[in-house]
Amino acid sequence: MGIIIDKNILKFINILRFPLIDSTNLEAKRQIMLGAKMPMLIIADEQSNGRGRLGRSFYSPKDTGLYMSYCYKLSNDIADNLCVTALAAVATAKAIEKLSNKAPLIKWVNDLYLEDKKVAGILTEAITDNEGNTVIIIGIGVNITTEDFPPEIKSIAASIGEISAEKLAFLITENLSRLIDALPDRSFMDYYRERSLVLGKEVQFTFNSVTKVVTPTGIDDNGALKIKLQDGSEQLLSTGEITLRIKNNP
Ligand code: BT5
Repeated sequence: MGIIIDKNILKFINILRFPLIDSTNLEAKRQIMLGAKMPMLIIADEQSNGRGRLGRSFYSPKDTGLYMSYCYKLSNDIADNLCVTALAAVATAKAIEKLSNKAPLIKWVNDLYLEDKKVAGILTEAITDNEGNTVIIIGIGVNITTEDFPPEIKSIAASIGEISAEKLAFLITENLSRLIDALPDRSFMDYYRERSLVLGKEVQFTFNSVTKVVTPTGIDDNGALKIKLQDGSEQLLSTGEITLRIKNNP
């Protein structure tokens, strides 16, 4: 397909591969506490305990998806979880687009969608290593050829179609590495906004078990979502403890 992977970037990355692991993010934490070299990329063919946000799970069957965690030591302080998650969504969407010619949309803040179904999710975490450094863990799960989803997600999940999981992992890693270097200028946020699935649409916003119908009107450079409530007032959402659901598509 003529995709060129920048080996110069990969050369400096500590790459660990597992046929089966509980969760690449959990393994990342274990490796970080053992003093593993950073930046580090962990890839698994299957996860027995793939994790989503807020204790949710990410279905990760064998050989039909990409399950990876990219970890790096924080070198600047402009990298809150929200912004890094937005950056990771851009890195992943661009890599998928390059390899499959399909253009995923981004559902704030961490999901990629194709034709109104979720094809990828991102879980960003931070941990302090034994030397006191903050290490960011970007966990990315992509459904590549998964077909038999469990009943509870059958209607909301889909796959992107046959592409190489390894190429996808390396392209995402290359994109991540470049975008993290350019993080302070926030140039990736334009792409993030252009690809937003929710801007201008009526969505349900759930917080602390209260659901309201709102319209997202913008996304600021830190990844926070501006929403307009039905009474016309506006609010900026930046906490991760939010579930956005496209109306009529739970
Ligand atoms: C996410 O959470 O979508 C973050 C997923 C991150 C997964 C990667 S895989 C590599 C790394 N290691 C890990 O252990 N995790 C990361 P959230 O936004 O909370 O969405 C979770 C929800 O998505 C679930 O409650 C389901 O409704 C749905 N879901 C679960 N598995 C899915 C799948 N394979 N495809 C689409 N939707 C799924």
